Amino acid sequence: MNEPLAESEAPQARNSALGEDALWHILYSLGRDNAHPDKHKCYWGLVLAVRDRMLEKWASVQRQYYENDDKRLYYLSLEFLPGKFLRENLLSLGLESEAHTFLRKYSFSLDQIMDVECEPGLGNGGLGRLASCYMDSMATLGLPAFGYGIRYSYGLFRQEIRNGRQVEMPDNWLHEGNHWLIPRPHGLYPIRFYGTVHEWQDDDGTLRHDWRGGDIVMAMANDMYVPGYRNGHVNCIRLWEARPHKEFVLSSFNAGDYIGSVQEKIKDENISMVLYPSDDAPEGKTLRLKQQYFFVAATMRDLVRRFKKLNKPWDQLPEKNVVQLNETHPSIAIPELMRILLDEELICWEDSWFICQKLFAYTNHTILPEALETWPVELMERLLPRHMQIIYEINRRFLEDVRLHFRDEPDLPSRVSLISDGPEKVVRMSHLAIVGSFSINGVSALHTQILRDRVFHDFIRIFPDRFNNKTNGITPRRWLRQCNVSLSWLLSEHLGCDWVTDLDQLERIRELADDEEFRHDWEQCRLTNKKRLADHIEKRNGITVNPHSIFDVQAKRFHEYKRQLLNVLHIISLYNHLRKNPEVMMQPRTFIFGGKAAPSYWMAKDIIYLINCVARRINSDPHTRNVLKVIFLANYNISLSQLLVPATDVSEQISTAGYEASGTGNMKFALNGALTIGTRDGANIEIGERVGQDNIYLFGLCEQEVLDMRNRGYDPWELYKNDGELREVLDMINSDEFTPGNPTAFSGIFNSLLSGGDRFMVLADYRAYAETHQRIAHEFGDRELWIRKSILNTAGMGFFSSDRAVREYMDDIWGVKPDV
Ligand code: Z15
Repeated sequence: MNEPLAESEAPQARNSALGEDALWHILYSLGRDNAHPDKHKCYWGLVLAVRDRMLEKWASVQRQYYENDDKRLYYLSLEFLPGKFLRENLLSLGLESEAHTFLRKYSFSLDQIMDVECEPGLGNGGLGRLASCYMDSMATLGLPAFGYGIRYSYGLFRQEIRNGRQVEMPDNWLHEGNHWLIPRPHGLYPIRFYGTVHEWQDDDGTLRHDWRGGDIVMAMANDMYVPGYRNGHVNCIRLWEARPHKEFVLSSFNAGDYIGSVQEKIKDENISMVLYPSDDAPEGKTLRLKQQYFFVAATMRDLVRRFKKLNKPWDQLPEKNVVQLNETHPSIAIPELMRILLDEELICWEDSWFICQKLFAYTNHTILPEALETWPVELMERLLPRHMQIIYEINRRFLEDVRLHFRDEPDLPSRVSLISDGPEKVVRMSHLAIVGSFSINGVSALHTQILRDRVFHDFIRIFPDRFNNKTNGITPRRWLRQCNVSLSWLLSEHLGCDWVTDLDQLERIRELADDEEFRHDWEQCRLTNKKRLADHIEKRNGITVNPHSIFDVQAKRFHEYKRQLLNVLHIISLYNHLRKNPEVMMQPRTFIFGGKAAPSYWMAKDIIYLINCVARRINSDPHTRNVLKVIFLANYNISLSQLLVPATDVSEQISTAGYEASGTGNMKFALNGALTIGTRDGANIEIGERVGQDNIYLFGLCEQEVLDMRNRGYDPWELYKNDGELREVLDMINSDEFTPGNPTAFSGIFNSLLSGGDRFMVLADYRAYAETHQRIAHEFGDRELWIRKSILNTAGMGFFSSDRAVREYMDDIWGVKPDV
């Protein structure tokens, strides 16, 4: 059903050659001379030619969904991080060689052409990238699935490093237009904010509600297409854009102020203007809640519109549809559907609620208390008055039930209430999502266990059957086949091409770990990738790195729980060791960092500054230069990740145990043959089980030990006193060692680790971390041993394919079937 086709057999939508179509488009769609197309023209011409082929398939697939009366999946996410499209789409559609033929005529390589493409940064990190991996797998499995999100005008900021500090620059990704995105200016939906709720009685005397007045903003669809891997299937991600209400009347009391009234309306476009740049810590701004409701309301309109075309009774809505909520961000969908059913379709409460609870499923991605989303009741009452009423009623009925079933636990209702009483009443969005969904899942075995034991412990007893685990996965198309061409060739040479859609096939290279020639080829592939990264570093940072050194990479958002600090502390101590023992032989190491900090997260930004100051100092020291380099790569994004991942020897996954829900970077590195140094956190544990404990470096406190230690009363000053090496490092940070003339530059960091109590147990794990690194350096020197371990990592990573993850969602939660 899903056999990958050889390129020549791949379904061809158009008869003419891709290159001819590209030339045609340069003239007739772009309106530019196509006689001697430059890089830009070739790129955009190709995009349009590829798009034609996708659109034909998409149209026939949509038709098929109707004809086969398929159950549809709606994947709602405030973030998507698809990465660059052209290479991926060529690969999926089997058009790579045709594209090469076209480009060769004009002496361009696909790499050069890809420089023209900008990357849509419509997400912050793991959560957004996961959504994109899942969209890829859904298309490849042939699922009737629809992605929904926002078409932000500005994606995540571009990061520049100036004088060692992060500077945020706007990401105006649409400034040249973007033909991967098709705007649909017809059939816009009106979305209401504010206003008032009116009561009326229907013919049976039932009390009804009607939300009126307020402001109307229009939602316009922009569609992005996702082709499956060589299966002729194409799905769509619909991104909503805010537009001013088209029939706005320049209000009479504003008469005379024409410009002022127009400006007032233009403000409505703010809603889809910019992505909120914090990962894992909501900002609680009105505009953010507006974004959430805006995209959810438009999406539910689409769902209801399509369902009505089927002419089926309402109780069949959940038989024909399922809505997956990516985090609580879209959970306002639950009261929105209630509002549509109650107020517009005039269905009774019981039936409406029954439908809702069978439609929605919720994925939780974090247990960080500060990341659990809440909204002030006062704000919600103003912005979405009808939804607030509905939430109160959901809560009233829910708590009544709880009181009935748990009579001897008088505290339980207030703990599980959707509304928390504090100094300020807030709606707990996770409680809303739990009560309104038939499935609640965590994203790794440990994370789901923590949800059960701690975070949602009360709810487990109330809804024991709703909770389940779906360990995250990544798409092997982008994260191996595309980003690691040399290794992909080697794999296909030995395994055939099926591994691209059947990643468990990688198991079959296990026996080749004993084959010396294979190990040699493996090492050559890795070296090619490392040299490519070394060239990039030379170009970007002006620093020469040794491709034979250990490439040790920590690339992810900056957050205290991810503990980039632990990594730097260790680097400084290595540096001290080298300076004190100039004659010592040390395995050359290159430490590479990448990642953005939320613009308002001062501690994270200080950590970036510290890394850059330490890098400047170490890289310019002639005594250590040949064995130790520290590189900070600016503006970490999907494209940069695709360069880093295949060139990494050691992958840093060192979050405080219990805090990283899953991690997905960990999977990308290990799939490409990196060895992981990591804590027993998130999916690291499962990676260890699959690749074998001998082939992963797990260290430090486990989740239970973190809890125990904290309960016993952990004192970081004790470690400071007792560990001389660590103390020296900390004292350096607390002096002007890395910032000459400014001894307090890092006192915030120093204090967070000591007087502040070291919330993330950095010092507690320091010794174990340093010792593990020592082992790694030693084992890296044994080339046979290391390459063997590298091969066994790739061999064991099949489980972490997003195809596996999506299949689990499909079977256990969604109940949708492939339609290919
Ligand atoms: C985000 O990127 C993640 C969780 C969140 O709650 C938010 Cl708001 C953003 C990440 C987790 O930190 C990471 O561990 C996980 O792998 C990823 O989501 C995908 O599940």
